[in-house]
Amino acid sequence: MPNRIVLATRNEHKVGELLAILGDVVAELDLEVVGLSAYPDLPDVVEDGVTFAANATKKAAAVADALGLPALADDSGLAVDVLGGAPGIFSARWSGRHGDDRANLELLLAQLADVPDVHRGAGFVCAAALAVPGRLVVVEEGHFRGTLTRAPRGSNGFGYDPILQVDGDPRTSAELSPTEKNARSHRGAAFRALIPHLRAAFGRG
Ligand code: ITT
Repeated sequence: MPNRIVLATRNEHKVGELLAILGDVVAELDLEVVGLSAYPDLPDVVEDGVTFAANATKKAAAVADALGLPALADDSGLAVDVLGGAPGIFSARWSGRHGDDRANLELLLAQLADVPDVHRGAGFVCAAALAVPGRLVVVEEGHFRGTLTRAPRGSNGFGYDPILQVDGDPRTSAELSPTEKNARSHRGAAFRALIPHLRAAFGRG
């Protein structure tokens, strides 16, 4: 029988990226990966931590304990240098409406309108957590640096992807292919770091 593991997120863009990032290890460990859409009655986890790691840990542990299954979660966001790391953990609700990607990035661009190019450094951050029932296994962090544009470009990805021009590349994160984004991204780095812990959790370490 396959080993069921739950992706503790309601963000379908994240589910798609995570399935691609975990790719080969799903077959290797005979995993049956399910999203929270398989558990519509499960209450939302309140993200009241003040760090990415605290929120990722809380999401993974709450879902693992509620379902009695291993769970993976991430908490992620955009940290802007000149804003001291904001929107940070508030990235999904920066404009006041949770998950309104367009409103969030437009508000951020307006707030930064007067900031010169040389001070527009920013980066995505992702904390990825693996929990088994009763126990947090591990949390790992990944980063994806770039410079904020003045207008959105590209239609791939989600969230703030259209306004982060990737370091060492003329393109924004939304102009990368999904494979290119996952190879360089904060989420790719954080979840690839979890793979040895997944092997250990499923007895193949
Ligand atoms: P879950 O909590 O259910 O996983 P969520 O969308 O609320 O879903 P977060 O609390 O981690 O997830 O907020 C992530 C926000 O950060 C997301 O809505 C985007 O605005 C931004 N973000 C994170 N990763 C991103 C990425 O790869 N590309 C663009 N924006 C990203």
